Amino acid sequence: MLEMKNQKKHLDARSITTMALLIAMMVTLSRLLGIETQFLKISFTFIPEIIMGMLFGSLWTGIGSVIADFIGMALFSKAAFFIGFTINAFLEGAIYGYFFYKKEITWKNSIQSVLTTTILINLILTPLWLAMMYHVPLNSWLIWAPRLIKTVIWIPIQTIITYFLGGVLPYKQWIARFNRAH
Ligand code: FOL
Repeated sequence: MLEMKNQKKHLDARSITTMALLIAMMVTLSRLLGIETQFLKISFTFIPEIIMGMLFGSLWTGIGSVIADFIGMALFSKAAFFIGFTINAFLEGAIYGYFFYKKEITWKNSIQSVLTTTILINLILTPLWLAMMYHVPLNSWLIWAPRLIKTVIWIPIQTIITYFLGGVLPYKQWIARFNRAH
């Protein structure tokens, strides 16, 4: 990831405060306002992840998402801890950082980010984790039936929300502020 080099090496007080608020939003959206069944999760956690990605880049957003996973599991766990979902959290954060760090949100990068997370996280890694966690075969309908239905419905919803997030966030100001500060 090329832009990794330009990321902040350390965080100042304002950055830490912003990260903490976004992590709290991730925990709330994923554990309190999300829908979780044994084999499927539906939530709007991608919204604070995109904001963190725009502001802090892929490494910090990966780390922030992992911290949110740890806090969420420590406070509100409904199941045993499984490291695969921590890996998901890191990659998801890193993907949003990769597509949105210091960038405008366009239809193109909205669609790219949704397709990348959907294919890598929801259709490749999560089925592997669920098969391992529940000792079911990888081709089980328990894994695939709800997942394929969700995917078809969720891709347009997530793409539209991502794009319109670009319309409400003052990211041009954020980019200008970056250019002044660094
Ligand atoms: N272990 C850890 N570390 N974090 C968790 O959130 C977690 N959650 C469970 C068990 N161990 C955990 C509870 N069970 C899905 C379904 C059930 C589930 C956890 C995850 C699931 O299908 N998740 C998403 C993708 C994962 C993501 O967005 O990170 C999905 O594709 O629906």
